[in-house]
Amino acid sequence: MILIKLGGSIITNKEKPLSPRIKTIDNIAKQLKKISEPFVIVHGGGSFGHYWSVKYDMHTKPARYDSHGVAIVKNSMIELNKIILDSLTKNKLNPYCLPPTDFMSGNKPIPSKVREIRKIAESNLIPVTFGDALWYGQKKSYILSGDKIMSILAKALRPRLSIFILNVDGLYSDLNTKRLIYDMKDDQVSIQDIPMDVTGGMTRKVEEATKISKMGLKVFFANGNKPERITNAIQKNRFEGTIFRG
Ligand code: IP8
Repeated sequence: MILIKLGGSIITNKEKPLSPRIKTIDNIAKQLKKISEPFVIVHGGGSFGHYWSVKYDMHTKPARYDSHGVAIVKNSMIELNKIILDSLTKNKLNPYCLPPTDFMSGNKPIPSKVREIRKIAESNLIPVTFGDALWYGQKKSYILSGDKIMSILAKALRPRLSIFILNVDGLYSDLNTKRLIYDMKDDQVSIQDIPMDVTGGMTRKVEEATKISKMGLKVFFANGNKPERITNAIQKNRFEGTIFRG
């Protein structure tokens, strides 16, 4: 079992609201077609969900956010999700859309529903879920990030590899020189040392990736603009990016 997160920065143009990167998504889908073992896809919000959650001031902390904001963020994620599903089906894959409400209650995973995801993945379907605006309870809602979903699923499904697909080669120890960290353990890097990107999105990814690796599971950050790196990691154990060893 493999877990794959398609980051918002690779599937959309983060500089421009509501702009999917269709060609990039298609190229990734073509590589995913080559994978012969069960896998699950999680995708982020990029210039869809993040654009609107910034506009409506919505965050990961449960609070009484503007109801119209919840509706708009959710709608935009469905729109982006449809683009991903269409690309996958066009490339002869069998996505099975699973909005996070299918396996989350408030901010807690529903164990039986999460276990079902493995069964779905083992039956020639590809479960596809995504970061979303979720109902929390007591008139509160919150943004559940796709990165957080990765660690929720990793904990329950124990994938042999979790891959975060980015718009860069991996984790840089220095943003100016773009020196790449190949192995988080060997490089002895801690989260505090990671340079912040503009959105802080990389910090959250590193936090969740570290959490997953501490479960004894392997995590890999790869560049989705070079999608063969995804299949090289899965099929050839060749890791061109940043690896977090479990
Ligand atoms: O891009 C957040 O998912 P992420 C999705 O994985 C929304 O952080 C709704 C902003």
